[in-house]
Amino acid sequence: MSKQPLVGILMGSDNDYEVMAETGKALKELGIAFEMKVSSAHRTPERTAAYVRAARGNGIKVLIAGAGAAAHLAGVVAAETTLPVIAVPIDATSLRGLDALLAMVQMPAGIPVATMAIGKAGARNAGIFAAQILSVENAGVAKALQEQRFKMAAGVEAKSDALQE
Ligand code: RP5
Repeated sequence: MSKQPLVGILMGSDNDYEVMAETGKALKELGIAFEMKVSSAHRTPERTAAYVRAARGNGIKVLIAGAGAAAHLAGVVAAETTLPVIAVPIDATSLRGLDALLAMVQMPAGIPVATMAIGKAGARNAGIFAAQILSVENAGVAKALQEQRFKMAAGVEAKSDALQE
């Protein structure tokens, strides 16, 4: 794994970590270096903007934003960069993350964020989707993704075979 982080993961609160750790795990499995920061769009707006503005120059190629109650984080991140931004809605409110999902997926035309499913599945897919973006230019990542697909298929077949025993 190269040491240069290619993916920047932001989350609005350390309380989002349990979910966003799944993104980190997915990237690690695929051998992709990343960095992870807690940075809030409303509690630390300057820190968030400064990180995102510097990201491309620092070698980051994809940004991932996870947030619950403050789902505007993904839109704020996207506003500050033309790098691809992936959003992970987190179940952090009495609306169980549906509020975050709708806020993230309904970005007005012009500033897109690629919105994943609510919670851990979305967080894992954010890592895999970031890898897929990187795989366009990076043959090593493309190979790692292909191997992961083979393993997934083999796992399904093994489970199916086990049912017959
Ligand atoms: C957002 O509000 C965070 O993204 C988190 O999901 C939610 C709650 O944050 P805390 O008040 O628990 O720090 O800012």
